[in-house]
Amino acid sequence: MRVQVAIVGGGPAGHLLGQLLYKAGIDAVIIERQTRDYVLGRIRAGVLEQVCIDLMDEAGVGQRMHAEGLVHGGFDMLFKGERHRIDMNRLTGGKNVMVYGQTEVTRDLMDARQAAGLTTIYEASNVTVHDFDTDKPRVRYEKDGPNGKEVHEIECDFIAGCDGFHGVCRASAPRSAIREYEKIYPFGWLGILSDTPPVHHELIYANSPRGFALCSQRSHTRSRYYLQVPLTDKVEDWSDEAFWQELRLRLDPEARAKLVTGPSIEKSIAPLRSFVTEPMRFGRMFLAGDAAHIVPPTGAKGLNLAATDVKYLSNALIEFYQDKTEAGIDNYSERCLRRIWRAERFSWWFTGLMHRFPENGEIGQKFQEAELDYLIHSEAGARSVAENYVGLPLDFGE
Ligand code: FAS
Ligand code: PHB
Repeated sequence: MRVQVAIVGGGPAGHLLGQLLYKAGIDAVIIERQTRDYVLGRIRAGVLEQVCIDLMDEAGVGQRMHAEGLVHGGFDMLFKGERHRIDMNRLTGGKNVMVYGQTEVTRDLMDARQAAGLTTIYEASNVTVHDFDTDKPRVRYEKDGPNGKEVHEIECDFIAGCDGFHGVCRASAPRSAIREYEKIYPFGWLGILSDTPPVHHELIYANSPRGFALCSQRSHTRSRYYLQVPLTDKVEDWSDEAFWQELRLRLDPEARAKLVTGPSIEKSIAPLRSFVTEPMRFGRMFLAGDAAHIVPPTGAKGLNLAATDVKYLSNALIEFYQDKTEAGIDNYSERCLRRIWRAERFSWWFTGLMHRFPENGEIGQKFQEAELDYLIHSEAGARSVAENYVGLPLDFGE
């Protein structure tokens, strides 16, 4: 097979890139190691920034998002048993976020790709990338065929590494050419999805001496909750009832009284880390999304950063083919990393503010409460939180 762009990884980054390239008449194939249902079964992000919303519209897949997504103009910060609203819409001059799950984003993109008759190779195994330091890169993979495992090779002009944190593309970059920055947090997020009405019409981020909690949602009838748990916890240690009981203990009286509990339809523990790869380009191979960076989900940036990478990469590839210029390709990495580090900084800061760090002692909790008290009483402080949460403008600092 020969294509212009081989996209490794069929998550949101890979499928968004595939759709934007298709709209520009650029031939791309997606190679995904799991099944479609497995990819859709991973419950992850829930909040879209305007940049991501605009890209879904640009990709021609925004209809259901606008019909079913929930526009949020603010969120609550809960500490010392009281909730305080951050009015993002007022503080940012009219900006909002949209609550629309990553699963639905990916489903919309997959459906559009299928409807256009475009090729996604699912259940590809032993995917390897080759010769991306030349102008004839290749991707190899194996797939079960009528006569057992068959080896396939794809010739292409470019490889897009959209294969997530555990993918093969970053791992294939020459060690001498790559710098990796990492911080691992001493706790995880235990997440539960339930078909119960959300406890509040907007999100609640809770700082409690027992640990962080987040009340999020997917619709008016489906809720998503998270609890900070020790890294040693296993999901099987947590019954639904134990989850709901602990969540109640971390909420304010009003939310506790309003909480509607029910059986979990998904329950998992996600580790938290800050991670950045520099650079994000290796000859004719580009990294985008979680393949290049990870943020702690506190700032709801993971999926949104993947979308911005894809915006820069699709523009660069379109310029290459249509305008015969390599300018976009040459500055892809620098453009992405400027935005990535700003989001990494906000996510790290917000995680430090909202989670319990026993090693910081009682005084650590007091410092956090004092900072939260300052933020909710300071127009400048609240605006700083709001402008980072809705997503800094693409031309910020330029
Ligand atoms: P993804 O990891 O989504 O997709 C990569 C794809 O590549 C996967 O489908 C994988 O199967 C495939 N792949 C991997 N190796 C391959 C190979 N060798 N060959 C072919 N395919 C391969 N973000 C938030 O904003 N809020 C959250 O609450 C949140 N929760 C998260 C929980 C978990 C457990 C994880 C891991 C991430 C979470 N994130 C969250 C971040 C998440 O939403 C990512 O930012 C988002 O999935 C990024 O999308 P992709 O870059 O496409 O990577
Ligand atoms: C979610 O709904 O999954 C979600 C929302 C906000 C976050 C993290 C996760 O900061």
